[in-house]
Amino acid sequence: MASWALSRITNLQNHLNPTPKGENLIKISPEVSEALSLGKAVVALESTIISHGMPYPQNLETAKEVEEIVRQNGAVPATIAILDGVSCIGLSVEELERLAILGRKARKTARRDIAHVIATRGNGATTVSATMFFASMVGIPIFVTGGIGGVHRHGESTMDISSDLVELGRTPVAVVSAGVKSILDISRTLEYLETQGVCVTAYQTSEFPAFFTDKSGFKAPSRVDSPEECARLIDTSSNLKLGTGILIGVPIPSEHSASGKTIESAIQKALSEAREKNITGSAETPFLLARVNELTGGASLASNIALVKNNARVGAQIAVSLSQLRE
Ligand code: PSU
Ligand code: MN
Repeated sequence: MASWALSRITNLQNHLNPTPKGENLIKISPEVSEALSLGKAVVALESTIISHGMPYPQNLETAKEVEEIVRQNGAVPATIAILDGVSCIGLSVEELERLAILGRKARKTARRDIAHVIATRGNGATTVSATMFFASMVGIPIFVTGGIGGVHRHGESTMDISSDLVELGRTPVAVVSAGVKSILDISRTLEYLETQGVCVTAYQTSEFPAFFTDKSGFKAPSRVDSPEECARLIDTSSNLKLGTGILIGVPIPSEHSASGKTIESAIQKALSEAREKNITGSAETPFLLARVNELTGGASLASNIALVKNNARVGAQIAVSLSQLRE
């Protein structure tokens, strides 16, 4: 058996062992568990996008559709969340529904929050950083989301830099996203990722994408043009034991990037409102997303849904390529 497969299974068993008191900290769904043990393609999915990123019921519909797209493209979806203090890798439809209805009542759980949510038997929706942590723990090499966190505007003085960026520097998981929103400082985000040693690459384009628009004005440090190329990149990074993550920026499909300009002016307005209302820290991103959606009459939500689905398709294709490469 290949060494990566062996270490994956050992990893899995170590973490599935209960604590000395017999408590289970982690639960892997039967579908995900079987796929992992057979070396089949699995795609991790985050849950903050469900609880804090979109309103009900669009959040539930999108979560289900994204899982379906992953399946249609030949991979097994593993949505990750903490429910009643248990980290769940792969959610049932009932669990997805529970999380979608909980919405903001679920705790937005970044790496720093994981232990507290579990210790208090809470419900946590995992951000990119926490989802990467769990994906890596159980041996899922690919994770799909909409957008990642970054260096916030004025981050050079507030030091509000998403833990997603630090996680990318310390956890070997490839994250497929539509890049970084212009609610953030894209230039400093790319600088910070460089400092963290993260391989940033753009998919079928030379420019790093900016979530609602396909262009950010910043060139991506590298480019990949097919799922096979992405799979080779991930496999090489893993064989080298670099230990760092990879950020794959997939541009929003062109039919949706047109509304980018309208959305950009809404972002400017939402940003100044956040400053007036003194909304900062982990509350800032959810506030801005909801406000931009109101200001654009739902156009930003439609774009958000379209890009997440597109990322799910690309991510699943990469996962399938990677599992074929490792056969
Ligand atoms: N960007 C989005 N939608 C989201 C998020 C980011 O377009 O839902 C979520 C992700 O879970 C991401 C988190 O990991 O926000 C980053 O939050 P913060 O900026 O507080 O680190
Ligand atoms: Mn922050």
